[in-house]
Amino acid sequence: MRRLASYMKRYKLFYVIALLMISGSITLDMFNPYLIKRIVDEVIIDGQVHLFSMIITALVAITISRSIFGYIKEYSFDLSASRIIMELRQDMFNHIQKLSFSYFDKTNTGELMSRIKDDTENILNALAFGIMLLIEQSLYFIVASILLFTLNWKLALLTVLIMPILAYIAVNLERKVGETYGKISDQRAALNTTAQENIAGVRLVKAFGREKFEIRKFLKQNRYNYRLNMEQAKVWSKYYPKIEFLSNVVLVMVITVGGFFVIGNEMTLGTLVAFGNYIFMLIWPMRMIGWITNIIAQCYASIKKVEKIFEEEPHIKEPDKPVRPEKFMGHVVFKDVSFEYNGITVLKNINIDVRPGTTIAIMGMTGAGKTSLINLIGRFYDVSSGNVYIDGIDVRNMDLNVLRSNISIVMQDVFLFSDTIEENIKFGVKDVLSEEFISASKDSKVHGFVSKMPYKYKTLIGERGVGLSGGQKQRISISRALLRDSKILILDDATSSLDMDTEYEIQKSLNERKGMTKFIIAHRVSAVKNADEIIILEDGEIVERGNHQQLINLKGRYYDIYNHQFGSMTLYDNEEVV
Ligand code: DCP
Ligand code: MG
Repeated sequence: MRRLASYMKRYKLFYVIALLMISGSITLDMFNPYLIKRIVDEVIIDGQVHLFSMIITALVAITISRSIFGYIKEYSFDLSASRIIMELRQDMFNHIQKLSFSYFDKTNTGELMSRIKDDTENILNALAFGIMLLIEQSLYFIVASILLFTLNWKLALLTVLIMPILAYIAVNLERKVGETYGKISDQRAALNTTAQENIAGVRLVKAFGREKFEIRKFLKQNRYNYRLNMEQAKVWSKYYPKIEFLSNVVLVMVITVGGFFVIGNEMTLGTLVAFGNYIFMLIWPMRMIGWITNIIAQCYASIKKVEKIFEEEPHIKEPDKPVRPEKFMGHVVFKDVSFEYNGITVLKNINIDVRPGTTIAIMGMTGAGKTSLINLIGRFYDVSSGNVYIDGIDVRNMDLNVLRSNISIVMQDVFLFSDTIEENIKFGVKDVLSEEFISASKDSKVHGFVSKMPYKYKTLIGERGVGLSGGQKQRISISRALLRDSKILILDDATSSLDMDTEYEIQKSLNERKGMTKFIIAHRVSAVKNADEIIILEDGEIVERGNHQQLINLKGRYYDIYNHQFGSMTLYDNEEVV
């Protein structure tokens, strides 16, 4: 709540203007029934015809000024609300960008999307109309009640006593509608998810012949959605006529009782007419009270959810005194490193020393901890114990930006944006020279296939663009990493979809990039055999290490893998293996 208030404070001026406009409109509105009273009592009954044009002019002037006030009021509320939401949404997005990997491990994307989209929308509704109506309708109620009591206290008392009943029904209606609305919006999310997953996974569905099953699943949800909508319609049809009825009862009662007062000369006819007009200023706030409280309650719930995201602290923090090394060499050392995710140990006693410009290859079965190990270098996670040093500085003491900008990584799951190939490769690198760009593309074997495309590097990929093969996507992401030309290059299973020849070509150009310290995670012997050191991970521990020849001589796990992959060709003559 305090956060929202601080945003609102910036737009104080708009709120002051809006409040003035509301007060102005209400004051003018209060004149209307009074002027009508004078028309009835003075012009019609007393026959003072000369007053007529004056009163009509006043009525017209009031109507015009009122619409101007109304316009300025709406504009101030809408403008300030839209700006506040824009700022809030941006701040939320910026904050989410700062959060660490571990936060995204436990939060699903759909949930974050709905925070950014739906919850901010709820807050917007409250800021744009909820609060405005609350202030406006409360003022109408108070001022109109006072006027009614001054006109005729007995009649006013009678009217005011019925109001709580009206409010009660309206609040009940809104509560019931709110309940079904909650169900409908959950159900709508489920319907969306089903449709979206089905469409995203349409190939899988077709391949497994699951179309009928999916259609039935969707039909079931669609029917449920229909039933909920009907439920809501029933709530309306049950409560709404009651509200209408009661509103009319108030009016009829006032006219009946008031009629007797007029006949008994206790009040003038004009006063009764004015009374009838003021009553609407009481009825409307009552009818709207449920709606307004609902909007404000929804806003409150959304603020709490949004607040939770803001309270989320990034686990990986910039050090208090960040060290910025003069020259980044890329000497990576792991000293007694252990690492756990939520209490489960994934890496144990890892000791490695990767000198600048050398290559270390990491092999191991799926789930052995390979990705976890390389994630510690750029501090996507922090070690549980031990240290990771780069050029002798613990990474936790290094300026985070310096650290990460000196690491190029090709992640295991390739992600390309719906943009051109060029933008996907340049990602985050400014002022690229065309030679650098072409050399990165050539080294990653992107240049060849892109040159054959009609729009070359300007070809759009993703939803609105061309489709790419798994290997092409991998090559683009390698190109992206090479273009950054960092001191440390990490390839996490980056060549798994490539044929041996292409993989070999890429390996060869990587070997020529001498200044880089390279981490290569791979499953194929051909991808690791030239590394200066190969480590084999098993359940988070290094179980074998050495260069290709040493490991072959060891006749351990590496030797088994080697035999497994090349057994049918040759056993020892590794020169033939590419
Ligand atoms: N793990 C986890 N939470 C994560 C990532 C992984 O609990 N966010 C667990 C799953 C595995 C272990 O950590 O049991 C090691 O996971 P890695 O991703 O490090 O495993 P690999 O990279 O070696 O496996 P793969 O070859 O499948 O990529
Ligand atoms: Mg992995």
